[in-house]
Amino acid sequence: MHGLLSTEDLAFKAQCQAYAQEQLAPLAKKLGEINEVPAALRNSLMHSGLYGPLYPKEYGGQGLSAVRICLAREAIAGVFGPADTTLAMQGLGGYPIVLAGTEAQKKKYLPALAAGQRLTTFCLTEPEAGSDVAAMQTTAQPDGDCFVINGRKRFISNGFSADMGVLFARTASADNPKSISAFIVEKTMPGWNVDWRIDLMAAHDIVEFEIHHLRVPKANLLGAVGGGFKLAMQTLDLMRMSVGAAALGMAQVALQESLAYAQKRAQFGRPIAEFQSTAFKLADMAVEIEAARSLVYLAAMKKDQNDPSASYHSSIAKLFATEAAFRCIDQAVQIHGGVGVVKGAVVERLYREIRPLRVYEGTTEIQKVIIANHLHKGAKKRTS
Ligand code: COS
Repeated sequence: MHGLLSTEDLAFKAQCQAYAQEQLAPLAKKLGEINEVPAALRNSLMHSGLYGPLYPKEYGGQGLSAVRICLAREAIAGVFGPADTTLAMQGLGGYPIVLAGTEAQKKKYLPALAAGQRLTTFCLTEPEAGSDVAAMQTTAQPDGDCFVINGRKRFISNGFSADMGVLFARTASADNPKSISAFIVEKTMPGWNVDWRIDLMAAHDIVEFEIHHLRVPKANLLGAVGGGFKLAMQTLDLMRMSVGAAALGMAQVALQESLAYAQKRAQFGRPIAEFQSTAFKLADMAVEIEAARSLVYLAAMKKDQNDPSASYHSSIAKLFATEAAFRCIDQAVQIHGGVGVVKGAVVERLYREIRPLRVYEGTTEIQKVIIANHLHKGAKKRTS
């Protein structure tokens, strides 16, 4: 329980935790480590109601709420990583439409995404444009009633299973050479060829693909020409704090596993939990988790209140929670000793699953850039 949450949000959290334990845990056991979204997972998420907080009520959601997105990810990420990835991508690939879609685009796409009938993704990263989004080389050229897109996208999560996505491409013109625009693309459009599934250290639906003369109707331009960079940043502002929430959920599972193990595992004639070296590790994990939880919930509340510092708090939450969770899970493996490094142990899986969170949706170092820029701008304002 956490003093920052309302009674309704606490009830939602309990509902997510019950879903994770009762539905997702057995599904995770059955499906194992998977790098796609099989029908059983797709159907389970579809009926879970977890997509609801990603979308406004008028488009079939429960009302967009950063707090609830975080609570859902916190509850499920430690239990079944692929479920969390799918939920996160429904946010990354749906929120740009919420933010910048025309009424027709919202009506066409959002209800199906909110219901989980369609899965989406977020096509931003490229071989030469990871941290430096503005360096993207994929181009979109106007041609009659279409844009013709050519290029390559890399590290696209949910890219194998998604039916559609929001894709960012360069739309340079003489008056705006840096212009980047966003497009709603569908797998059925010829030219989107998923040709390479990337094998990560922890199983994940993630691909690289070539875009070859993909003709996207002008009606699928999302927002204004040249508005793509800011749209991508605003989307990441919302979703980064939820990466922190997912990390928090993983750390919480690592603590529970470690506590249970330390209480039953005896060495030198007593449970290892009674040794100060173990007890202090558990205490350190609890402190890191509570601090991460407070930062994640604070960032989400700032976002829901449209506070202008929400982006800053989102980066702080993502940075701290993912780094803290990594430290916690490392300690969890240490507490488990040999058992912790055996393939299939919960903490062994978490050790592999947590690592990418310090990288994706902006590395720890990129979060520091954003935090430092915010401080710098604030200082400039105070002195001007
Ligand atoms: N919201 C709205 N606008 C934003 C913004 C935000 N969060 N962040 C930046 N902008 C605007 C800036 O205000 C600026 O606008 P003007 O041109 O009107 O002044 C414009 O966008 C460019 O901003 P900036 O100069 O800061 O851009 P940079 O190219 O220096 O890049 C970083 C900024 C590094 C923060 C950005 O590229 C980034 O987030 N990189 C990490 C990408 C990432 O997370 N990749 C993972 C992909 S998903 S797995």
